[in-house]
Amino acid sequence: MPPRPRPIRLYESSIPSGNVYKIALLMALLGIRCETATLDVMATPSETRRPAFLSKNPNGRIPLLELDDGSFLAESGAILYYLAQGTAYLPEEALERARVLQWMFFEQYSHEPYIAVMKFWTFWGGLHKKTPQELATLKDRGQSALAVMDKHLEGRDFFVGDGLTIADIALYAYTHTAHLTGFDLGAVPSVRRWLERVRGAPGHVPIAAGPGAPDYDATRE
Ligand SMILES: N[C@@H](CCC(=O)N[C@@H](CS)C(=O)NCC(=O)O)C(=O)O
Repeated sequence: MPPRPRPIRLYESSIPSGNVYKIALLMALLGIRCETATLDVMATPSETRRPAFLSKNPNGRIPLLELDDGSFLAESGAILYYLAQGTAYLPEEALERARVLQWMFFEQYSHEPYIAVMKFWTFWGGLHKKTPQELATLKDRGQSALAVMDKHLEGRDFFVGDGLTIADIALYAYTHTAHLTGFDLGAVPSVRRWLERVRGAPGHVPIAAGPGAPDYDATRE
């Protein structure tokens, strides 16, 4: 009998991570099941920075996908791209596909470093060590990213084309909780309408609650 392929495994964290949530949301929408391995990122040192995990991802970060052939794929955007191929969440047409990547690169360079980092500092420590100037810079740059998204979404339902793609999933992950850490979603009405659209997608799942997690449901923007 041929060996059964191993199920794919998602390495995730002990506190709810927006970067992991991107993958969990796409998997839920696609009906993909996987094993999970949870790493304690609040331990000292974080389990992501110990040799056992560094041998799987030398960059020491989750999410990490272990494929059925035993190889590993890191970076939330690359994992989304891999899983979405051949599905409605990644357009076939070359320019549309590139536009999906455009917004995913925007998320990684102009959005996540501010909005996700502010979330981590606020809920899981470090905020008190930051200077007012550092906090103001994060706020300004994160709010600017939201403004760029808002402008693009004026008169559009989704970031690319007519339907939900992995660009929307990548940007939704940290945008939908941005108001919890002082970003003003009231100033970006098109973003708010888009958040409702993504939230209403059939198969949508909320970000997982976890130890010490804020009550996301009670604090809708
Ligand atoms: N660019 C990476 C960022 C991944 C990332 O920052 N992961 C955080 C959790 S959200 C992490 O692994 N933190 C633990 C550590 O840095 O040791 C991605 O999009 O996957």
